[in-house]
Amino acid sequence: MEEQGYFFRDTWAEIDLGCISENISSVKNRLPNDVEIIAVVKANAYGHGDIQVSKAALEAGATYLAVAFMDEAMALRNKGIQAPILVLGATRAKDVQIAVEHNISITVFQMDWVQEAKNYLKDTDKLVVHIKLDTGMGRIGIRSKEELKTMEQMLRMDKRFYLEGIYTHFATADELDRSYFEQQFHLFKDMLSVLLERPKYVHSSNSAAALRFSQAYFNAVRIGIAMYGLTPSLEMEQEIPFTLKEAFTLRSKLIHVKKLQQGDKVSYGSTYEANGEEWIGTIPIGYADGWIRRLQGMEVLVDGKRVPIVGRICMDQCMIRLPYALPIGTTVTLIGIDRNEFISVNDIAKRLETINYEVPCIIASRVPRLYKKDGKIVDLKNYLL
Ligand code: PMH
Repeated sequence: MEEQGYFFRDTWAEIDLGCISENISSVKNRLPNDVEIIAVVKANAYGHGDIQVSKAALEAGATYLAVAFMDEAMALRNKGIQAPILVLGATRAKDVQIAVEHNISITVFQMDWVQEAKNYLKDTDKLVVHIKLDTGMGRIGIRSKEELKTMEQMLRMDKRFYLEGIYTHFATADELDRSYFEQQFHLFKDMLSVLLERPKYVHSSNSAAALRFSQAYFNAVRIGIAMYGLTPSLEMEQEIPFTLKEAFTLRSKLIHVKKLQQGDKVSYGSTYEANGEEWIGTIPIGYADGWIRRLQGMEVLVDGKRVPIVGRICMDQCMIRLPYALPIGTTVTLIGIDRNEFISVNDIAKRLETINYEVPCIIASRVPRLYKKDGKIVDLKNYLL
């Protein structure tokens, strides 16, 4: 237990920081030297751990970080990250002072917002902003050239703003059919043409676009899912130009093992009944950990073998059918490798009829994250700043 750090339960996620570094390096090797990597570490780095992933990504060559909300940017600043951070989502105008104080770049896309933000900026303030263009994602962003012109003028006329970047986001870069991507890409270029001056950063690509469309690099790419070693979509799996290394592993341990007789029942609702003599193990993970009830019947790995989760998944525990009696303390792998067997994040996503992005994100914060580098668990103390 020593190596597992400071927690008292037999369920944990292992995040391989070596994989994160390799994935960033693989992307970087494909990019021209003047294209920077913005590592997308929102949502606690897609559930992998914001500070550890940020450090690994920056060490591997990313130069900028991106998060969804100011709170996430603040969390990184409070943990000692000094690299530039861009908030991709909306920030309240009245919170701009916090962005200035902590040198956090924010996304702007409404005139009224800029007008309102002025009330909260002191003469000496410098607020770093990136303009967001909506070229077809239909989420946030400016949709017309006229608005963009006005927005640029408003920002450039007021010294308290520093227009550092302009960007857009693709809705279908991971789909084999490129037509909508092309449409967005051309609209983005067309909108850029009305600018008086190009800001320092022009960026449009997420992982899928960065791996497929060099024409859309501009001078920075925003890499999320690929950094975690996951494919942006199953349909573009064949188009990944290098091996992605999956960083997320989820493990537990047998905390109880028993022999059931024919007809004995398991878990709430008594939905599972032993078919004869069966060895049943209990593991301390349940739906409150994000291991949701829909995963009943999914396989896990124990002693290098695939075995099913049987009976309903409880809040904190679930049961698995063992191939034979196994000692308490035996490791159970829910996501990851055990000898010759592998359960990928994609396997869980398929079972849940969702996308791989969602899987590590829904593994609850009460599941401790351990960090591995070169096959060894990294001392947690080095990472808890
Ligand atoms: N840029 C923006 C604006 C994003 O919202 C995201 C991911 C990325 C870059 C990174 O994309 P990637 O992980 O595919 O590389 N955003 C989301 C989202 O809002 N829902 O799923 C992924």
